[in-house]
Amino acid sequence: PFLLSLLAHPTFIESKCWTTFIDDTPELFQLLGSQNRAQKVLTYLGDLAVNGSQIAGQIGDSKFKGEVVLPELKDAEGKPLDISQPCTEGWRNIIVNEGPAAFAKAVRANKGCLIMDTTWRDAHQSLLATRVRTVDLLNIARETSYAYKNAWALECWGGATFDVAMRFLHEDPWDRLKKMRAAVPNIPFQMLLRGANGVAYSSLPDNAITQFCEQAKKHGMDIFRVFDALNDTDQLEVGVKAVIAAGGVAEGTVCFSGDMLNPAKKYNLEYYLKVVDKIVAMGAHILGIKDMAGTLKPKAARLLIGAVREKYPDLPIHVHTHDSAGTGVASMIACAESGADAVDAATDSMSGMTSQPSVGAILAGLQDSPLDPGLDVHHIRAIDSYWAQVRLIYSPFEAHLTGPDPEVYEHEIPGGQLTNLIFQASQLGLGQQWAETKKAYEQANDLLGDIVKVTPTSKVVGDLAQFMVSNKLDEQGVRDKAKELDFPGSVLEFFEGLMGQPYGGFPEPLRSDALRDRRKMDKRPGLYLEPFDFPKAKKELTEKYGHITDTDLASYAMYPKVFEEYRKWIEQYGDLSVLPTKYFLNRPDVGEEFHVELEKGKVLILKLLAVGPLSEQTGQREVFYELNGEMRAVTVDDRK
Ligand code: BTN
Ligand code: 3PY
Ligand code: ZN
Repeated sequence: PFLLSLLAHPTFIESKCWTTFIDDTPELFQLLGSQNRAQKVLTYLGDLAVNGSQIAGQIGDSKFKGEVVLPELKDAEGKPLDISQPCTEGWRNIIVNEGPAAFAKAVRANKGCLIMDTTWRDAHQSLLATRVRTVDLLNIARETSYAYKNAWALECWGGATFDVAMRFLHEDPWDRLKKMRAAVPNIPFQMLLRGANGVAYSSLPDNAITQFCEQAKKHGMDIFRVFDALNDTDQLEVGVKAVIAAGGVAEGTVCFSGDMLNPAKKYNLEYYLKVVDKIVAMGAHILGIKDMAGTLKPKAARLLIGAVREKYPDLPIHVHTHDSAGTGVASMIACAESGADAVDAATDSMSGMTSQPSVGAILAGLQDSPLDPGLDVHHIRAIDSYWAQVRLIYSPFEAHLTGPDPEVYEHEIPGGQLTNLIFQASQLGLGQQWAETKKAYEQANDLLGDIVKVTPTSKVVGDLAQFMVSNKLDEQGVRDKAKELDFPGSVLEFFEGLMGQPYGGFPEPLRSDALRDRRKMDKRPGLYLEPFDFPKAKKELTEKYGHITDTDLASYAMYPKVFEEYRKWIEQYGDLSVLPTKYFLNRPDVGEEFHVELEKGKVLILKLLAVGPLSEQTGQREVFYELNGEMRAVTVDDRK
């Protein structure tokens, strides 16, 4: 192909400047580059045609086969809105021009209760195993910049999206951030940061958290919701300080657990107010209240928000919940009425159950009141018509929940984890064991001392619960045999103190029985860790992969193995974030034509022609595609 394009080039034909022509004509190499990329796309598509989707697994094809129709936003007179450029109006202007403190002041002064839309992060984390790809966010980004221009923020990054992007979607999370930012310049972006764990599952050296926040801020992140899974404020402070140093808006967050209204429960109003005092003392700009399991009932919401509002009249309060029990809308309205400045919601068709409550329902609940969030309900619905279609493309990742689960008040499983556990149980054919797992989860939580449960401590409880079910152990059984049991790794890490210190201390004698001669830490783990050696990592990675950026280093510091696997995958298959999701997850029908735009103006027109027979000698098949009118064959290992 290189030679062909050389021969076809007008300069070459006119036989001018023979000697320098190849050096002076970089398009030839770009063309070669895109030929290479095309070959890599074909390698992926060939594999997909033979082996099916690795990420969707054996679950089956998407339910959605057609073309996604984009909504048209209309102005008040019903004329199409001009969206030829991204919207420029929004709360982000205050953050960019005046800084985090001015933003905090402005949102306190605002009469309405603002909405943060979680569709781009927590909603799909909680409903679709975090699998929504960058291309599906970008396709609706321009419209979203208009429809949500008065929103507090779009939650669009962090939490599990970072790891899943690299591990399963083979995408660079930083690339996602940069592209979203370019498409939506006006609405603040919010991310979820797991305190001293960054976006990983256990503590990292402090300098890795600082570097991560610097890079995130630099590439467009505005508001950082920082939490610690045990509400250990020493751990939390690492994240809050890193965000402040990076110039971001620090939303220091207290995780809500259990039932504040029940006097027998461990976490009461007094407890929460003490954590809030510490968060305020750290200098957080915003207070986050994170109800990850959805157990904050409306009455408790009034009590908690009311008390914080009274004690801290100038402190912006932002509340997060999950609708697992079905009370999300009622609770968020109670929060708004008790003085919260912002609450979280998801687009209607990606809301409810383990996700956030529906934005449409919350808007209806606050309509014609001084708390109206200021979003245009017609525009919000137009955006939702997009997501209603896109959700179907991701149907292989559905947990098939059919209704709310008020049992969440007992088991307290966080929204994101609930769907994951159901999904695992169903994949193992353990539908029956699901009820048992929920009960075991409750008992495991009691065994561990009734801890706050959210990533990563929710995994500790979940692992112990599954361990109890598979070993047919009840609570007493675990206590009795604790000196001999081979506990899951996460449980031992928790007992060692690697996730911080739980309120009220570790349960004894279980901790000592389980740990035996392992270490016990009584201070935050970061104090025991050597700083991350960025220059050394840069040198090593550059030798392996060529060019390495600061964001690559940030990914590597969080997930060394996942980052390297991602880079190897990219060497083999290229950057497939441009491939429409329908063709990323499903094999096309024979004869079906589809397009992939590698970059502006470089479109591949593809058609699957045939999948060849299995070669007994090699275990391979040839797959035939038509690429821009020419037949191309790729040889694929049949792994089935
Ligand atoms: C591996 O993970 O060991 C190999 C990666 C192979 C990935 C192929 S590419 C096409 C097909 N679709 C997927 O999602 N994965 C496989
Ligand atoms: C995460 O840490 O990913 C969460 O969403 C916690 O709720
Ligand atoms: Zn959440």
